[in-house]
Amino acid sequence: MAAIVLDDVNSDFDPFDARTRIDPYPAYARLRAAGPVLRLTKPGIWAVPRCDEVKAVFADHVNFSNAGGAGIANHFKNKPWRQPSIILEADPPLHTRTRKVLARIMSPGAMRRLEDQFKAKAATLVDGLVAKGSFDAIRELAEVFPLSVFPDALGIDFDGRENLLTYGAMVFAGFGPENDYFRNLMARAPTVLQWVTAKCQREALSPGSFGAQVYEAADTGEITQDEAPLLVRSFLSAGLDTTISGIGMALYNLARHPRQWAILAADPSLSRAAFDETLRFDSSAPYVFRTTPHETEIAGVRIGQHEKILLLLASANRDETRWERPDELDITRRVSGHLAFGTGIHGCVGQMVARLEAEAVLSALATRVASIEFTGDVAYRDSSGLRALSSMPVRVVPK
Ligand code: OVV
Repeated sequence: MAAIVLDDVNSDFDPFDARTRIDPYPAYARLRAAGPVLRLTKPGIWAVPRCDEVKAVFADHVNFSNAGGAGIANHFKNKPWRQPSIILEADPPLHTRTRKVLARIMSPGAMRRLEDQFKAKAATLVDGLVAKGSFDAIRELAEVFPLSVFPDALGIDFDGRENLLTYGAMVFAGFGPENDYFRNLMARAPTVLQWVTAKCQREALSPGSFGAQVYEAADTGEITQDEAPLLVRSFLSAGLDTTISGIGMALYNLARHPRQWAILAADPSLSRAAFDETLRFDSSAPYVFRTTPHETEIAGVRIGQHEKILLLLASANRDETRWERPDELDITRRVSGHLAFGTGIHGCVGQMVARLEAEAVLSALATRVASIEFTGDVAYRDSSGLRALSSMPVRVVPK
């Protein structure tokens, strides 16, 4: 296929503009209509808004590298602000080795061992909130629950847990262009990074935990001793802010679709599917980047060497050629195959932990609560890497 001339593919859409944060979906629809790959002139990157091409890029780690950075920063050209992740910001063969370790640690069997504990914690937390009646669903639920189960599973103690939220926020804000939100977080970097480094050491991790199992893989020679703390760091980077934002957006979207909440309340066993549908409908990790190690093409459009490609997962999840009624939240639809966790060799390795956490929260709530009413406006976080609320005041009506 002949290459499209550049003028046909230029777009002035800025995916990081705070003004499109509340509702980016009309802009995504325009991008999908405009073409399979667009040049976003403002940030100077390429964007892929449709499902088929997003999947094609995900399937091709030779032409679309992660070693060049999974955020907007170009590791082929500039030194990144932190030492690159040895799983996310790595290509095969390094990635193959580290991925295998984390995939085993977060296996289905490991999930079964965590399930009762997660469900019990969610039940206690939600009982307290239902008794209160009114609460902030982000500050008192979406942020509290993952913090009450994940550090334990990882194997770190609870001191300085606020650093965990700050570090996650730093990592994801660092995936977008540098802004005041990122700079303000980075002002706390010296303390936070020192704390993170300490928590990644063997001595900081309790026996049997996810973290301790990374060191076991180093002891058997699967990874090197030097790689162990860096691989533990991936849990701290990717394991908390993601589930907090995903659970928060799930609660928000279910609350603003009362009929969907009623379906869930009538059958809480739909909780896991409901979580996936909210991720499809309003993805909390709305995009991820790849970088071209050499010249290549997408859908016949030539892409130069060392270019950044923005994969618009949240747009692909609304692609009208892939989904029926894409703009409708429908927790009873067959939602498998959405791209909110990515797919392919870098598809989210922790997605079963995320689903377990979300299912625990949603089913605890759906078992007890007939409806959720907003008592004030929601507020969004300023992060350019994650789609997340900072506040959602609600009142719940018990069954
Ligand atoms: C998927 C993800 C997000 C953020 C950080 C990392 C991974 C990491 O491995 O550091």
